[in-house]
This record gives sequence, C-alpha cells and structure tokens, in this order.
Amino acid sequence: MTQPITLALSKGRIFDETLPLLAAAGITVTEDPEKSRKLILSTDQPDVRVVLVRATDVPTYVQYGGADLGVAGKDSLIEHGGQGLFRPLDLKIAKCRVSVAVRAGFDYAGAVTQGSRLKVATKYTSIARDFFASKGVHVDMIKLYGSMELAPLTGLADAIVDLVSTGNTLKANKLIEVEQIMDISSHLVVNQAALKLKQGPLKRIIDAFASAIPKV
Ligand code: PRT
Ligand code: MG
Repeated sequence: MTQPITLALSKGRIFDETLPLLAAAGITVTEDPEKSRKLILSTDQPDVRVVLVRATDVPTYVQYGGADLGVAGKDSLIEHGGQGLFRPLDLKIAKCRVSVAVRAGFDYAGAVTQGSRLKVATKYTSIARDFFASKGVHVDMIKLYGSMELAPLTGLADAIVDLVSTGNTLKANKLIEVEQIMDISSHLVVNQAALKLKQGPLKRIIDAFASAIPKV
C-alpha cells in the first residue's frame, strides 16, 4: 500500500491546464468538477485524490498539510508569502501578467512623477505595495476581492493592479494598461513535511510534471 497523495487545484484554468501534466504522471481525474458539486475528486489511482479550493487558498492548504501538493499562480504565492512551501517547478501554465491600469484620460505619468498620492485598488496588495515603493510613489491602497475594473470607473481609485491576459477585460471597460509589473505563471508547490514522509510518490509526480511542462 503506497501512501495517499492529495493534490490541491482550483477550478477553471488551473484545473484544466494541470490535466495534461497529470496525464504525464499516469493520473486521470475521473470526475468533472464542472458537472458536480463535489470538492474531493477521485482519480484512476486509488491513492491519489484532488481537492478543489479557491485559487488563493491553494498555498494555505499545502502549507498546513491539508494537501500534499498543489498548483498555484505566482500571484497567489507572492500574496501568501510562501512560508512552509517547497516550490520545485514553474509549470508555465495559466500565464498572464500583473499590470497597472487606469481610466482612459487619466494622467498616470503625471501623477507618478509629481509626487502626488495615487489611490490604488487591488486584490494584490503585496505586489502593488512593493512595486510602487520601488518607484518611490506614495499610494493609498484599497483592498478589493473582485471586479477591480469598476474602481477607476466609479472614482473609488485612480488605478488598479490586476491580472491581464488578452487585455479584453480592460478594453471592454475602457481602461488602459499603463505598466506591466511582472509575468505570472503557475507553480507546483509541495508541503515540506510531506516531501520527506512521502518522498517516493511525490518525487514521481514532480518528475513527471517536469517532463511535461509546455515548451512555450
Ligand atoms: O475567480 P476567483 O475569485 O475564484 O479566484 P481567482 O480569480 O484567483 O481564480 P482563477 O481560477 O480565475 O485564476 C487562477 C489563476 O489563474 C490566477 O491566480 C492566475 O495566476 C491565473 N490566471 C491566468 C488568471 C488569468 N490568466 C486571468 N486572465 N487569473 C485571472 N484572470 C482574470 C483577471 O483577473 C481579469 O479579470 O481574467 C481577467 C482578464 O483577462 P483578459 O484575458 O480579459 O485580459
Ligand atoms: Mg477569477
């Protein structure tokens, strides 16, 4: 009997883009998360299961051993802090970037050079704080949990810091991407205690994922 392995994933793009990596490890998820309300999914391997958690909760689940390993966006990892996590692989999936965006017509260049305070709304307060601190820009940070695009349109904030992929969401809301802060992809994270206790099965999964990372 091998030791059971729990993998934490979030529904949507991370789940979908992790399936080919799991296939490389000989693992098939046998239930469709879009068709069921179950939060624990079985696989064709009796000792491997998948738990579905919010994208931002993946690092926390793995940190405290609620899952042995997980797939998390670099954005979530930075905001979490990464304590207690071994991060062996950049999986190069679920790619996007973190950017600053403002309402069309807002003088961003002027605002950041004139030393005025910038009102910034974001879910990514750590990333935003470090970025504006490195530029010497004073910010009033407003923490939001979603629909960031609304903030500049309603006057809640001057700028947002958010994830951008195609740019369609910004365009649809008449916002302009004025700065790119960093590129984002998802990483494999592993609980440090599990890595010692379940070394064999975890190493097999890590190696299989490594061999299947998309080349571009
Ligand atoms: O949606 P929920 O509130 O549950 O959580 P979440 O948004 O954190 O999770 P999810 O599943 O949407 O995203 C999981 C991870 O996928 C993120 O942590 C990123 O690392 C990665 N990722 C890659 C993205 C995107 N691309 C992306 N485009 N996450 C979110 N988006 C959103 C973005 O926030 C914006 O609203 O898509 C919109 C922009 O997309 P474009 O294509 O219009 O530019
Ligand atoms: Mg989302």
